[in-house]
Amino acid sequence: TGRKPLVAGNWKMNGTRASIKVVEAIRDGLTPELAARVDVLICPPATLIGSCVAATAGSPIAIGGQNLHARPNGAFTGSISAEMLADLGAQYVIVGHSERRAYHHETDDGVHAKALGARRAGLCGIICVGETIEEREQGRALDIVRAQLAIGLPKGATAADTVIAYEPVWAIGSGRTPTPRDIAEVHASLREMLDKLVGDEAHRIRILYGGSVKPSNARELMAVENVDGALVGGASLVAEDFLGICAAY
Ligand code: G2H
Repeated sequence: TGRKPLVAGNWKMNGTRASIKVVEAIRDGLTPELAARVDVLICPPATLIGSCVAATAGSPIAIGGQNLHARPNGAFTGSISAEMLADLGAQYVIVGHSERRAYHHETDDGVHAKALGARRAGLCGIICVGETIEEREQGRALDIVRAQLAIGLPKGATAADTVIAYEPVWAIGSGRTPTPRDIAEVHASLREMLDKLVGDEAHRIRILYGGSVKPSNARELMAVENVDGALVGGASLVAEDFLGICAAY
């Protein structure tokens, strides 16, 4: 496909300074051969970005944020801008994760503004889309994720500034995963939508799968057509498991 896969760890609200040893173990376990086949990214809590960047300096591992404020600066107490993440050495930022949508009322328009903010600061935005179980049961999964993509994606998005992650809400942290056929259907549909939105660039933009990815299912999930890597939550907190998922490539 010409798309280098990306395995991204999302630590969510987990980790203290002691967790730097997890990043060090991933760094030490990532062989040059594996790093040549797959891009590796870890998104720790913002408090740890600086030390994770320091711990991975000179290694192929990239560090990213889990969220950002759309504006570059200002009176937004408690918020962090893309510029601030970039200043720490972050290269990516997750945008519109379903937990942000569910617990912080993020909308597709908000996701769009944040994705623009990421691009402004030179970060690659990982735009998350995904349907709830009710939406899937109603047969609306494709409509939902296509609309989330159409609204969220900035005009002129490129593979350098954008990654898409499909995360069915019902598969997140639940141990349940869609079948490879279901995933293939959604990813093909997202690719087709990308083609409508950005033309040829659609074939260079990576589409990750996320939701209960672990070493035991990574090979099967990553082999699905149009799946260009994984967004990994729980299993990214254990170096051995995260490396096991990278080794699916
Ligand atoms: C989905 C995923 C990572 P988990 O949220 O973003 O988490 O792998 O724990 O299901």
